[in-house]
Amino acid sequence: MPKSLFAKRLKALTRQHARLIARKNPVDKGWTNGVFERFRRPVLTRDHVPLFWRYDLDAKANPFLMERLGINAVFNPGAIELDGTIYLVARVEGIDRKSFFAVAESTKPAEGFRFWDEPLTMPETSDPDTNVYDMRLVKHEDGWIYGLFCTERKDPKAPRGDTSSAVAQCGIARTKDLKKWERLPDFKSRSPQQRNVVLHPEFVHGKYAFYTRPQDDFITAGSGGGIGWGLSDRIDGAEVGEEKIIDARIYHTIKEVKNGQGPAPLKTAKGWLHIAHGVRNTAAGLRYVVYAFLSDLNDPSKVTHAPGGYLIAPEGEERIGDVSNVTFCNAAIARADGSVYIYYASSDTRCHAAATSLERLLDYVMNTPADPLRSAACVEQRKDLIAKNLKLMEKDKALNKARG
Ligand code: M1P
Repeated sequence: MPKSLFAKRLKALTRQHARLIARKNPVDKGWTNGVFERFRRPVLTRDHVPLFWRYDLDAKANPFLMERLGINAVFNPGAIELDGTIYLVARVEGIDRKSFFAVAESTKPAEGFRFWDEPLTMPETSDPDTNVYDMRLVKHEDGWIYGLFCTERKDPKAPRGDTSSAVAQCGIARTKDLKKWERLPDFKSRSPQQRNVVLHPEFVHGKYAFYTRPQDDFITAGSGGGIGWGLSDRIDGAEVGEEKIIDARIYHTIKEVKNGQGPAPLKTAKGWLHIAHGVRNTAAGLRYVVYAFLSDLNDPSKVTHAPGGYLIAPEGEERIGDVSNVTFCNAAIARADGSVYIYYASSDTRCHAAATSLERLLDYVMNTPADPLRSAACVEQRKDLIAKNLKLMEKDKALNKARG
């Protein structure tokens, strides 16, 4: 390839990348349910990854300017706000299927995210991770920022020829600046596998408190009953005994097959606000949605309000990706002005933001009716709402127009 073509291609790629980072991301006016706003575009995608992570920019060594280390997807970010800047620690997946963590930052919650010059260097334990993903970032009252994530390794007990069986456990690392990380021993529990383990931001009875997700094997929760809860005396060698199930999986609901705590819960005057994901099975495969609930301020393991159904489900292009029909959330930021940004990923492919406020989320969790669990009871629930509204509409002509 002539040198001039290399230069031309590099210029075009650079311009395209710069345009992507600089593009605006207005609220999607076509979406309104009163609970949250969606944005027109994803906030972070594989195309946001710097060119110099993917291409060899040496014209002699790479005359066709080919991607040498392609990126497959950028999804399931953890998030934290430090001094007014929002940092997303994304799960970046190379085309070789290995995930790693990388920080992208912006001062605007839904646009302008730019990756740092290098991905994170996450130290390993004596048992190297094959794959790491889905970091939950939490500023703990002990003064550290913790990152809890899934560490996946080949199952050492897998029979010969079985190249798929894996063991998922929770890795723990801590940092003060998101740059230098100290890896601590992996989290221990009685469950053979763990995913979606999250550290509560405060001590509970003087101990570190964990949301867990006990599971029998790599994919299925099996006898693991839902989102669990356990306390540990220490974080450097964290270990919980019995895991109390605080948010159970339930037949014929959005969390029938699996569920898992999302980010660390947000502290509010009315209780701890939780965002989680629920999974059900369909003829087209698993469907992942995001839901919310509230737990007691003094006892975070006691759920006080659980609205029925989902908060966020895949819409439009969100439905399609490497693992379609998935919305997954492990990040939410409550800002000083009361606004809340929920970062979620769609179909294991790209990252989005949803905007709301603590006030709206509290109204949502406290006043949205619970799932009555049976069709007939759901009809009664809806008829109650209709009867109330018809009465109001009779009185108010303006409201009556809503009838269409
Ligand atoms: O593919 C959907 C999600 O599957 C897993 O979540 P869970 O453990 O609840 O099934 C994770 O691998 C997650 O990263 C992924 O988005």
